[in-house]
Amino acid sequence: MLDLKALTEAVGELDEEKVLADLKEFVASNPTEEQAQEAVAACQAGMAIVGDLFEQGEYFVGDLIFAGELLTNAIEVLKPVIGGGDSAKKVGTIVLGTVAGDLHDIGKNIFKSMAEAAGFEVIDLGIDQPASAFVEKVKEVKPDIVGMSGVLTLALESMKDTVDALKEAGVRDDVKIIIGGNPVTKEASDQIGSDAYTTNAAEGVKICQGWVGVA
Ligand code: B12
Repeated sequence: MLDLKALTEAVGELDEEKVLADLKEFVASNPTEEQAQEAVAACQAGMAIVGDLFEQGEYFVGDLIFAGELLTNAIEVLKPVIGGGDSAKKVGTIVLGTVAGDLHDIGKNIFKSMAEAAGFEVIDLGIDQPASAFVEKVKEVKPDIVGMSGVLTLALESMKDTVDALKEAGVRDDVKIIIGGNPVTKEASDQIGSDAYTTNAAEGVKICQGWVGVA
């Protein structure tokens, strides 16, 4: 049994050796998708501890970088078990990206892996993407869904700019828009003009499945 609390603490303490060893043992025990998603949530909670310690001046930018690498490696271990589904059958298309000014991509990548496992084709624009990049890709591929990720407070502004740009280009009503990342809230989502928001990738996938009628 994976000790979720100990996992959160180990991520917070940047104890990569313990995190990876525990997760490898966990994956070998043939966990359910739900258990794997709990492990992702525990890692996410550990990253919140890292963020708090950074804010308190106990961790520095180097620690944030290390934390980012640690979590990327952790998710790599979990990948085979985070999200089942029949990935051979395409259920819809998502244009996804981290919005302008924001370089954080771990949460975006987790959502991408889970959405792909659920059968979505995900076109990943990458990080620090201006509104124009979303608009161009939406015009080009006509996706069902646009997913925007961001963890900086300033990302909320960029998300709003992106929705406004989609409106100006006349394509806003052709897509559903979901936003994700630590600072998103219902209030922010209402202001931004998105259709849904979440701080949980698994929940995000469920919302998208509902939109394309496979939930
Ligand atoms: C790791 C990290 C970094 C790494 C990122 C590495 C990478 N490749 O992403 C690096 C070192 C690059 C970094 C840099 C900086 N960071 Co930083 N970072 C973090 C940290 C510790 C963890 C972020 C993370 O990966 N969380 C874990 C993931 C899994 O969570 P998540 O992103 O929320 O994603 C989940 C859901 O939200 C959802 N999701 C995410 N996106 C999407 C999208 C869709 C469509 C859907 C459906 C779902 C979804 O799915 C995920 C899984 O459930 C956070 C602390 C925190 N509390 O978040 C600070 C934090 C975000 N960083 C912060 C800061 C200040 C910085 C820097 C300015 C530091 C500096 N002085 O240089 C720079 C800014 C760079 C920039 N312009 O973006 C602040 C932001 C403050 C603010 N309010 O804006 C935070 C909050 C730390 C803090 N408490 O002070 N950082």
